[in-house]
Amino acid sequence: SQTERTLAMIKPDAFKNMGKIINAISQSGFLISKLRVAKLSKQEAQEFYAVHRGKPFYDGLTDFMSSGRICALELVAPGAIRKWRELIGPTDSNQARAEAPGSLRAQFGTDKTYNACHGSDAPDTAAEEVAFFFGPGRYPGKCDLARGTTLC
Ligand code: YYY
Ligand code: MG
Repeated sequence: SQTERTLAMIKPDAFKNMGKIINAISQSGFLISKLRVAKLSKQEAQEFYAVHRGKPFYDGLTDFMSSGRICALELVAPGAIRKWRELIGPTDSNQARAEAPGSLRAQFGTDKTYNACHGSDAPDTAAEEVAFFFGPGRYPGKCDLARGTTLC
């Protein structure tokens, strides 16, 4: 398949396992082309997950996603979008433990909200989500505007 880029995120519940997750990413043959650590505001988490606005889990999800540091990565590989979603496993970490025990959500997540990792689901959302973190002038998180760096 074609060389592709996707947006991966290590969520707040798995930030403490960032080293192990980055090791798994590297060992699976992805190139990590961009990486940044940030702490999303509630508003930024709402923007990132805007497609889920109105769903019953939206408020809890965006509370969780703004509760601590995250790591955003742009991953490059042949078929990167699908390949990364396969590595993270099903949305619900309990289902992941039953169906994909080696997956990152099985290893590092708890349930269907606290599920360790995010992955883009299609080329258009991958492009949008990469731009959310790495697009020109985009510095989500607590940003030191004078220096253009994120304080974490
Ligand atoms: O793409 P993916 O993250 O696997 O699942 P989505 O259905 O897009 O949901 C996004 C995000 O929302 C999920 O990672 C956790 C949260 N969520 C939830 O808290 N409760 C649900 N019933 C479904 C999803
Ligand atoms: Mg999704």
